[in-house]
Amino acid sequence: MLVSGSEILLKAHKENYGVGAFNFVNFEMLNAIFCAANEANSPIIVQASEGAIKYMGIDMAVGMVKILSKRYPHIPVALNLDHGTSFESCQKAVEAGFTSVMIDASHHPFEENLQLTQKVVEMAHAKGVSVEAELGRLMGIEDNISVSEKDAVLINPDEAEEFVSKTKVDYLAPAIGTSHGAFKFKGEPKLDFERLQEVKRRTNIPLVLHGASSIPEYVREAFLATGGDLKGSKGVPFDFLKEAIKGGINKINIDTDLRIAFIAEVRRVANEDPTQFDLRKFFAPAMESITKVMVERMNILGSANKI
Ligand code: TD3
Ligand code: ZN
Repeated sequence: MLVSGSEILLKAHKENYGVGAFNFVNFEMLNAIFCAANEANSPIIVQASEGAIKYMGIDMAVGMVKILSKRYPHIPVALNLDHGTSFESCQKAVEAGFTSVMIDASHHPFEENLQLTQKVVEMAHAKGVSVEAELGRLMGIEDNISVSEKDAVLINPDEAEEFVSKTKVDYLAPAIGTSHGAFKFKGEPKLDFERLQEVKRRTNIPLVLHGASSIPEYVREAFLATGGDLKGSKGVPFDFLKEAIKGGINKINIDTDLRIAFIAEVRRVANEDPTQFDLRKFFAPAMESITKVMVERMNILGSANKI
């Protein structure tokens, strides 16, 4: 059933587990996400970026989610706009049927971020739609980063408290050292868990981990085995995800892992049979592969069997 983001995340916040927020750009990814949720008995958040919406068409993005949520009526699912860049973009998503929107004004000065988020919250809440915002800048923490540099990039707990109480935002993404894509850490993986706990204590709302792909060894191997290149790639280890959930993270954004696992399968089929051109022969195993990755992740996050 299609529900608001808060309906899913407030339960996760109370019971202390994480829910995967998986990005999709086509039917295959979306279908695989629902299959995984069905297999693991897990609530899900599915999300589309502005780029993905442009690619699919907003009516198609919402339409596919509505059809699949009817096919699996027992699965609680929220549809989130990922990294919305403007009030207009969030408004369009709300009007089209999204049940959650992220307004990402984290690169603007604090006061501007606060005012824009406030405006989006007012518009979205009037329609029963939940809102996510971000504080700090998404960047990896390097080994030699100084304390003042850290403070400039990562979330400031004082600001987080003021931001949440003034905007009434439903969930907040604190920058604690992750980054998007396959190359998250130069040296050893590092996240600022103390800062996370402080933000949770001061805000007491669901928190969001962006850039949460793990690039597990078997996913990397499958990509490399078919001739892919992922030199220097590093994700967030599973233990870090568990630690982050203990520290108050409830929404875990995952895209890169699905892209890598999907393309590894497409390339494998292409390599194994150069005469093949039936699309289903590529996409069926690719869907199966990312379903497996997601079922495993739902177990790690603790959302499995929470329906
Ligand atoms: O917001 N997203 C998804 C879009 C980022 C492009 O990959 C995330 O936070 C997911 O991050 P990750 O770790 O999968 O790149
Ligand atoms: Zn993100």
